[in-house]
Order: sequence, then C-alpha cells, then structure tokens
Amino acid sequence: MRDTITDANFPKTADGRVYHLGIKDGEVANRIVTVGSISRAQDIAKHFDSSPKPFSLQSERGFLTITGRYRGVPVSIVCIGMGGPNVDFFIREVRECVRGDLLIIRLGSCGCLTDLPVGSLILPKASIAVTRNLDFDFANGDHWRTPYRLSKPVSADLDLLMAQLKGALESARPVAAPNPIVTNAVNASTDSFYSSQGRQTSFQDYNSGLIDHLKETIPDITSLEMETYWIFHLAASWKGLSTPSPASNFPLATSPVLPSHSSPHPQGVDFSNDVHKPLIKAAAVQMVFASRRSQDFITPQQVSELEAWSGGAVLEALRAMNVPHNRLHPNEGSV
Ligand code: R1P
Ligand code: URA
Repeated sequence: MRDTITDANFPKTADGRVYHLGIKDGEVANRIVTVGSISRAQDIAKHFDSSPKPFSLQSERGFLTITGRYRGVPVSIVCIGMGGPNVDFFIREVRECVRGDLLIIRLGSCGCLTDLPVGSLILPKASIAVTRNLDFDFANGDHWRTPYRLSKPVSADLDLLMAQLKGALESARPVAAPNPIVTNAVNASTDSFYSSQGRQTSFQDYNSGLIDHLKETIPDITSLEMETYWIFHLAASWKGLSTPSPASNFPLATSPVLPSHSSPHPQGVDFSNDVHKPLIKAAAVQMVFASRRSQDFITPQQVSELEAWSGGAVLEALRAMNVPHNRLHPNEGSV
C-alpha cells in the first residue's frame, strides 16, 4: 500500500482502507467464508451469482477479498494465508469495515488424529490452541518446563455449526460420496505445521509424545490445523466496542460518548447491555488432507471434489442463517 496513512493506532488510508487487507467499508459483507489458499477462494467464488459482478481485491500483503452475492445474499470470501497472526489481521480489519453481526465460517484443511479417512469433513464443536513454549530450552533440553502449552477450549457458534452447516453439507453431498461428516470433535490450532503438530524434522522439537499427550488430555480431539482457535477466540472475546478515533485516545474524561475512567471499557463505546450489540459468530469445516494415523495424504482430484462440495455448502449455510435486517451493515457488499 503506497497511500498515506492517517492513524498509527488503527492505520487507514484517507479513504478508509485498512492497512493489510486493503478493503474499506462496503467492500466486505457480514457473511464471510475464510480460506487459506487463493485457488480455494477463487473456486468458491464460482458459485456466486453472475450479476452484480463480484468485487475482488488482492492486497499488497497477499490477502484476497472477493465480495459477491450467493443466491441474492451478499457474501465475502477472504483468503488469509496461514496461521494465527493472519487471523488477527483478518478479524480486526474486517470488523473495522463492517457494521452489525459478522458470521464467519472457515473452510480449511487439517490433519486428522483418529481413523477417519482423508476426504472426511470435521465440524469442530470447539478448539484449543497448542503453542510452542518459547521458555523451554530447545537447544539443550529442559527438565523444568513443558515444551508445548495447551490452552483451554473455546466453542464454535452452535447455531451456525449444527443448525446450518451440517444440514447444508448433507444436502449438497454428491451422489455416492461416502465421506464421513463428523461433529463431535475438538480441533487443535497450532503455531507450527511441524513442531506443535508433532511432526519430526531436522529440528530438535521434543514433540515425539505430543500427539499421544493430546489424545490423553483432550476428550474428542480429532484435528490439527492452524487458524480455527484464533477465529473462535477473537469471536468470543469481542464485546461490541467501537475502535476509538485518533482524537479519542486520551480524552476519556471530556468526550460525551466515551465512558468514564471507572468503566471496564475505557477504550470505546460499550454496547454490552444493548440488545442490538453486534456479534461475531464463527464455525469451521475442516477437510481432512492428512491422516496422521495411516500417513495417507489426499490426492489433488479428491481435493477438487471435496472443495467443490464443501465450498457450495458453506455458502448455502451462510445464506440460510436468518439475521434480522437491522443487525446487518446498511450497505454490505454494495460494491
Ligand atoms: C498448512 O498446510 C495450512 O493448511 C491448513 C492449516 O490450518 C494451515 O493454514 O489450513 P488451510 O488449508 O486453510 O490453509
Ligand atoms: N493442515 C495442517 O495444519 N496440518 C495437516 O496435517 C494438514 C493440513
């Protein structure tokens, strides 16, 4: 991005474009599918209505936003690449560009810890995070510390998950596709595809017992990938605060719209007792690309079939979520 940026707290261009995704108000819809790969985003966009012509913007930082209509309903597909830090850019910057509720479904790939075959679909009811403990002495070994930390679980939005996604996937199931769809599952999002997913590389990662440890300590643990926890965590922690304008970083005592110093929300307007308080609802569909039990890896042909099926079903689930009009952005996806 070469435009002048006006605010170091929440950097934006003069016309309101956020710094990393490059989008502005009206270019992203309240209903979002997020994916990791550009080709997956483009393939899902093929399901969009041909009119009005979808909007597409690839930012200099590699985020791709495609906004169009699916059966008349505005939906965005946002490709974020990989990992928790990219989720953070995505959720915070999209939140800044959209008013009202956000409904987010991640459609991503995963490794599977159970005996489900590659090509299965997992709709996790919750996710934990598994992160490398940077205080552990990886060079010399460490008797005092644990090399990996497991977080507490955070739940998916059950309306989105159970009421919509499972049904949409079942009804769009291609004839004779035997792929299991599993819902009683917990996902783990990791900060590495390798060390914190228990893969063995030339690095000394002290992770040979990690998968067994996960299975022993986390009931229903089924999948490993790298983003879902951070999406669920940010969705669950957002409390409807508006981002303060640059001028309101300090004048808490003087601004009429800002709460007093004693407020638990000193940085902005508190909507937490407001029935119209916007929400972020999130769920995920994980496509099993790698079986960590059999060591099988999915074929390109299986990926195409699985993405075509699940991509259409995710759009249908988002379309079918009944959101009252006053909870949506007044000009969502108006581009
Ligand atoms: C690793 O290969 C990537 O695949 C999974 C992981 O979460 C990680 O991002 O998801 P995507 O297929 O969405 O990229
Ligand atoms: N994505 C992951 O993060 N892990 C896998 O094993 C496969 C896909």
